[in-house]
Amino acid sequence: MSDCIFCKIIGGEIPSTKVYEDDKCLAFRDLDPKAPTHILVIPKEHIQSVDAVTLENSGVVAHIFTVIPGIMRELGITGGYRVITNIGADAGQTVPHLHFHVLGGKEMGWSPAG
Ligand code: DGP
Repeated sequence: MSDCIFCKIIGGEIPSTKVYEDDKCLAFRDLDPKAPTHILVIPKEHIQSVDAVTLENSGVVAHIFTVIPGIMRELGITGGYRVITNIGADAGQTVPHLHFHVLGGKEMGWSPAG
């Protein structure tokens, strides 16, 4: 989508600090980190949110969950981590391109970002 910030990051129009990339997804550091390690993992295909996941496009979601553990190991996160995805305005989704926040590097309480 031409006006989507994350599509522009995928296309290289907006710079980002990439930590992982393959043909289906990209992981980069969040601009406004809520933990010592806070990355966003996004599909390269534009999907608005979990609300727009279907049987046809859900393969990339499974793929993302298979790459997250290796990314966090590479980043030295050994004590556990949290995966969050916001869906829609009430949940605080500000970028309408499916993204998984992956947070680690500190002990987190039971609030959205600890
Ligand atoms: P959410 O509130 O779930 O939609 O989270 C969007 C996240 O995206 C938020 O934590 C900040 C991050 N973000 C927004 N714009 C940019 C950007 O241009 N670069 C990077 N690296 N992160 C961004």
